Amino acid sequence: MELFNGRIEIIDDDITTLKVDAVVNAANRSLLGGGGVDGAIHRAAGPELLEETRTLGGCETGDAKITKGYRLPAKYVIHTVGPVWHGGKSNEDELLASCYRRSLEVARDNEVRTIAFPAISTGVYGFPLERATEIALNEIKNFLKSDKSIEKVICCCFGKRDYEIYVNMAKRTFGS
Ligand code: AR6
Repeated sequence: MELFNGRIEIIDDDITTLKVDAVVNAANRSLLGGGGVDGAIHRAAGPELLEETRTLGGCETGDAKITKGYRLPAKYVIHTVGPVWHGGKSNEDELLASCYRRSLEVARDNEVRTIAFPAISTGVYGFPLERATEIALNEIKNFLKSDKSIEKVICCCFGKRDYEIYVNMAKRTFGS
């Protein structure tokens, strides 16, 4: 599904296979790998990725740092750290929004034109998917309104259920 003059796309795919300038990794504060999409990205990129992330000194929740993509089809990986869901009263919404904003800022600063996001925090970290989707789509839309350099943002869902939630939320967010 395409939105916002084709600048936002929702797909159901494995993010490690996408030929984009940058893929976003839902990492943890150590940046030293883990399960979920983080594990998949490290496996596909190869051990050089871990060598580089070791030099970064970790990453705060809500922030983002960039590395090369190594054996991935993507040129870069932008590692961001989503909030762990603690019930919604621990600043989770703002921290998740910050992940999308900071990742897009880092992308723009590195001349990234095409970028793919997974559904940050909605796996192991337990953020409710619909609420996270609304935040993701709003942050991406607002960023693209004022930025002209990023051509395409892909929301890469993992599985049909997540894809359908994204598409339904997009219809509400974009009113189509
Ligand atoms: N492509 C696209 N999306 C994927 C893929 C993939 N190959 N694999 C999983 N997902 P999670 P989090 C989706 O748990 O909640 C790690 O251990 C998945 O279905 O990967 O931010 C880190 O090191 C879900 O929709 O990340 C951290 O410790 C989304 O990616 C912790 O998990 C995010 O799920 C971060 O937890």
